[in-house]
Amino acid sequence: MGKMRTQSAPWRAAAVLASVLLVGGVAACGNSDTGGGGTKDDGKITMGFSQVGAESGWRTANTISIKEAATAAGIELKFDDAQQKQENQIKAIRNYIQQKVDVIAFSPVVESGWDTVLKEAKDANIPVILTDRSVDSADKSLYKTFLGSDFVKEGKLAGEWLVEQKKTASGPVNIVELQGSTGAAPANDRKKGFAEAIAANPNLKVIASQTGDFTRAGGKQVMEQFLKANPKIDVLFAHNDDMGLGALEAITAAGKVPGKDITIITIDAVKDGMQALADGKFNFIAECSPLLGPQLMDLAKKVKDGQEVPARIETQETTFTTEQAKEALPNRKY
Ligand code: GYE
Repeated sequence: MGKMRTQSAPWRAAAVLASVLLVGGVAACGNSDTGGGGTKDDGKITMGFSQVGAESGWRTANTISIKEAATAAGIELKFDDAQQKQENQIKAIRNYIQQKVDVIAFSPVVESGWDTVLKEAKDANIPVILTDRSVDSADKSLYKTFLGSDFVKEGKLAGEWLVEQKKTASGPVNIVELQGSTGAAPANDRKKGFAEAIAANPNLKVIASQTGDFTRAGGKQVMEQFLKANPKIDVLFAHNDDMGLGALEAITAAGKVPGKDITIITIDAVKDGMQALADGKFNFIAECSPLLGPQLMDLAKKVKDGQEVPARIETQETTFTTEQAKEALPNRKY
């Protein structure tokens, strides 16, 4: 009898363990079914991410941040580069729905035209997180949260700096504006914020405003046209560093000194932009942080868990003058 008991104890322990594992497994399965569209029971989160493209230094830094943060968080990342095309993003999102990923995250290239595909994700019970850029959908239940910058504020900060610089100007100050991609939230909002701020001084006038698509090549090409058409340009406001960097070439080629003959204001504060600012070629940058990866992964875990998350999470940012850029550059991560 005593002998039997000692022999059966390990067996009984194994049986208990097996049933615990079985129940645990079933429970895990149930969780993943209710938490999102995922069907896997390994507890690992799969995120489908649709990126805008690779148009700028900002975008490159943003992509690196997202990939690194996914690895660090143990999240399986499916990544698609939409090459600045909305139809590619819609295709990628539909693929993610079909693959039953746990969470879909994306940075919408333009603001409008997302309701149908977002509704498809909602019907499939897959939560969506907007990051970097937002959509103009009236139905806020189509996505869980929006993580990113306040672009109107960035435009305002750029404009307010200019108002202060030019407060003693007695004559007209001619401004040219390089807009971001047409229809993109940061292009619409930065334009709006800047216009609101410079309205404080009627001497400040935007004499030409056109898209450079957030790229260096676009910035260069459009600045060449601006310079040809307008003999007196006092200020360039570029919606991102890259377009400003492209414009530098056009300005120098036209025999003008950037940062002196033409005051240059940009947005982003990526390394090359900060270098131009430290060198006195740019005069002011309003920061826009691309390091959204860690917060995004954190949100994905919470949303998958069914936890409530704030509807809007705003990125903390600052501004830089030449002196501040010189100080910040050695420690700049991107
Ligand atoms: O400013 C620009 C990029 O959406 C905030 O997109 C982002 C913008 C960024 O191409 O450089």
